[in-house]
Amino acid sequence: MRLRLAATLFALPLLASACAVPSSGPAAPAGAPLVIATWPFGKVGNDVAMRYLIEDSTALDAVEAGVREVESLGPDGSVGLAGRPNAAGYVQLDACIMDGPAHRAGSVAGLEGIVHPITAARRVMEKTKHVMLVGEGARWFALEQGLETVDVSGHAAQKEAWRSRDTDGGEPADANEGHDTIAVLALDKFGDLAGACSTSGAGRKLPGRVGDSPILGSGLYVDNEVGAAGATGLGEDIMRHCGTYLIVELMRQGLHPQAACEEAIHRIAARDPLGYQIDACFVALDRQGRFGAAASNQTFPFAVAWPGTSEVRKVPAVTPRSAGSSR
Ligand code: SD4
Repeated sequence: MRLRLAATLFALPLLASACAVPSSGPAAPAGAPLVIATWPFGKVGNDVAMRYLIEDSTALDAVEAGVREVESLGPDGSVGLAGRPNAAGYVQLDACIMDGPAHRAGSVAGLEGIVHPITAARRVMEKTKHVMLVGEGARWFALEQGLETVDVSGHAAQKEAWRSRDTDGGEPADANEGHDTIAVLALDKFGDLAGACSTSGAGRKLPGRVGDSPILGSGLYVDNEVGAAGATGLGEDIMRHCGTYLIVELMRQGLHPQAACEEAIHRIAARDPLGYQIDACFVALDRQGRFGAAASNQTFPFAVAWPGTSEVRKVPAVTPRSAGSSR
């Protein structure tokens, strides 16, 4: 009995450290500012965000700057105006930002022709009494705020062509033609957290469709006392489960961010008709500077950085728990 207890006690730290480093590579030094982002292109955003963090900027400024950088990139993913068009052929953008210290948030959805939707989301948070603006109203607000825009006069003809299309016997467009959202989470040297995400959403989505990314607790959630989580994947699979809120609550219960991300996938898969075929990927960070990532149906590359280190790592798809597993 004593031997078995001793073996268990020795195993615990091993389990903890296996959890502490998602995929291969070292953990961040304690107390360092840290930034984590979805997908390999998240590294570009992380590098900008880390420059801000090293210069004593807040996590909020860092995540906005990191996401703006990715919004400016070419058509690599589904971010910014170079992202994926909807079924009618024009781009509608969703973005969300959340600031840990005051538990503030702002978001925009279905935004057209604004170069940096993440800044529109931040302005909603800072300049209005609201949390979320959508569609035409979000665009008006962004323009009033003087945010950079492009000509969207061509959208009118695309909208009309879509409205008057022949739908006889036709299925609505399949809102699943590729997607790669940026979500960036940061911990600054003051110990505060923030997160930001931005996307053009699922390629060929129906005009007006909103995904998880601008929905607090689905695409992004931050609790300054606990941690932050961000999502990418198919919004329809994530928003029915409030994925990022779930991860933050699991961290509040004491789970390491890696374990929390994996547990969220297991919980979602357990009750979703799609099981582990759901398309959900998560990154998470806690206020101790520990991080994690997990995905349901694919090897998931993500980017992580702290002073002196910036890399892309991968986690294998979470698979069903084996019988008898305790978690
Ligand atoms: C959406 N979740 O609109 C977004 C797309 C995405 O990786 O994350 N792509 O469904």
